[in-house]
Amino acid sequence: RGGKEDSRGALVVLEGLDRCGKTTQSTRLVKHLESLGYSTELWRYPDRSTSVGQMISSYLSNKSQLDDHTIHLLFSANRWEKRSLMESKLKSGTTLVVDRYSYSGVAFSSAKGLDIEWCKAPEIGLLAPDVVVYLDIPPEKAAERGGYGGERYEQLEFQKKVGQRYQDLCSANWKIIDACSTMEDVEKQLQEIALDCVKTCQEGKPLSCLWS
Ligand code: NYM
Repeated sequence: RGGKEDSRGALVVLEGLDRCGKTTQSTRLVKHLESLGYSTELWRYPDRSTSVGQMISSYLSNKSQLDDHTIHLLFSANRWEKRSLMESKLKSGTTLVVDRYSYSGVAFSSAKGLDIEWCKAPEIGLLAPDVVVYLDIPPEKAAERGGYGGERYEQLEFQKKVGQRYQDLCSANWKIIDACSTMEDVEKQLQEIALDCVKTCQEGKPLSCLWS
């Protein structure tokens, strides 16, 4: 689908607690946008395929221990190593649906007690999402959903803190969906939000950087 000269793809980010349904919903959203003829890719962070991503993966599965600041910076580096590719994809007209982004980075690390401004700093200059969709679920409900997979952070008390940090980060370009609705309901709401955003970007909305 062509558009104006400065037409581009949209950067759509999904955020939420562990087990809120992000992965299922982002996969479905990509299929939907593709079916409408929009070039779309599903991205996720951490991207475990890179060497930085493998260090993160090993940390998350408790196979290695890292200082809280160190792992925070690795998560950020994992976004930086994909930044230029992200920009070129968007400029070439591909929409990116991204399962977790800088907000996960800040929410999870600051929930451990790290200073929130310190956590935000390494994210400055990454591309700002056009919309952040927050799949809102009470931590207790998320914990009930087939249980946690046993990775680091997948504990009720910690997830409660993460939820509070997400609330502090929530700003004007966030859309909140009740993740306790049916899967179809969430899917529909997400489609509407994303489609609206894709159209705005097609019309030439300029790209901007965090934290805007
Ligand atoms: N996580 C994810 C962070 O702590 N910082 C980050 O920057 C990102 C992107 O990694 N519990 C945490 C959140 C999750 C975990 O994510 C792995 P997933 O979506 O389960 O692969």
